[in-house]
Amino acid sequence: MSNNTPHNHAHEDEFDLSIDATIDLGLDGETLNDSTGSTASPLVLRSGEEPTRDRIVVLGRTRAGKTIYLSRLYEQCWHGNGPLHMETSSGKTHLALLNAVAEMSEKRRWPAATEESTYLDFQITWQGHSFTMVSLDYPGEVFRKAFVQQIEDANTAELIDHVQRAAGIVLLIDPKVLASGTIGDAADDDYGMVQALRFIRGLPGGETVPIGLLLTKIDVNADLIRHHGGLRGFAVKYCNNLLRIVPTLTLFGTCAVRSRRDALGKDIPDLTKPARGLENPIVFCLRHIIANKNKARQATTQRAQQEFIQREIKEDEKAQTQDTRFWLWANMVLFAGLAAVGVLTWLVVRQFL
Ligand SMILES: Nc1nc2c(ncn2[C@@H]2O[C@H](COP(=O)(O)OP(=O)(O)OP(=O)(O)O)[C@@H](O)[C@H]2O)c(=O)[nH]1
Ligand SMILES: [Mg+2]
Repeated sequence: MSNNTPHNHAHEDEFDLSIDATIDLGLDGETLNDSTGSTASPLVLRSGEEPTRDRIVVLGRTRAGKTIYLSRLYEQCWHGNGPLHMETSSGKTHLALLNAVAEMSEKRRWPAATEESTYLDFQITWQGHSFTMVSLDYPGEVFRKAFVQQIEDANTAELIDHVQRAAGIVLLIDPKVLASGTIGDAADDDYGMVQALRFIRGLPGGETVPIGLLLTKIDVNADLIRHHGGLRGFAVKYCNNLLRIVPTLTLFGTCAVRSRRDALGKDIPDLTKPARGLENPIVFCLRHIIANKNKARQATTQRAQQEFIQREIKEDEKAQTQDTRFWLWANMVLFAGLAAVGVLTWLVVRQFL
């Protein structure tokens, strides 16, 4: 994109950043353990057992774009005919999500900052698989409190509990905050996200949870990302600490709602143009969740088979021992019988001698 594009906005088809790119820095497991082991997560594990993983969790600091991403994703998947379909089980949630999009489209108003945490639960259908996705639209401040300041209160406990149950994670980051935000703002996406990832990876079974990094607002950040060589180049420069925790981090870019300047120079939502890259991170999580489930099922079947074989071997051994004992006793009885007959015969014969 040329540098003289007004207000740094990308033209509709100029950015092709929704393509995911897996990053592998070539760090082996040991290096990773070394780098993560020395600084144990201050977040306390709520239990030592593997948690029930039933949700995809969307994590992001304040103004990362969580509300807009979730509502536009839902609107597209509800109305669209694409491979991913979403339906909420609550009419109230359905209306809230569609109203948020309608307000942007009709009133050209961005949604207000989220004030309190709201659970959004969806039934997702994809390639014949059904999956329940529970997401939490929470005020970004709660993220900072939980993972940067590590304050324990009802809100942070709820967020941490939510994260513990994640079967897949989508981290939302506004690239501009990392590249040119204040130290405090960038700390949410850098230090805060590192703590969140370390916490997730440290949970029992947490090493297999798929984690996607979604760079948001690509319509206004396309130049910045291109300047650093695309999604991969940007992540290597600004997300190296996240990559240390998750060396194979899959990257995505999205533009949920484009913005444009109105006559007064104010940024307003523009829904006349299509969204980009909304579904990719969800499909990525679903693919891994299904693969993880299949692996777990295979492991269970294998374990059951091994247990069955072990049981059979034990029963065989038991039956063999019983057989051996029987023949031992039978032989002893036979010998005793023969001996008794011999003695009797000898006694009888001796009478006649
Ligand atoms: N250009 C552009 N701007 C966006 C996009 N998504 C979000 N924004 C801008 O980012 C702001 C914050 O988006 P939200 O979705 O409300 O962010 P949030 O993460 O829910 O923020 P909190 O509720 O405060 O935690 C919006 O008011 C928009 O100005 C996008 O796809 N493109
Ligand atoms: Mg919000």
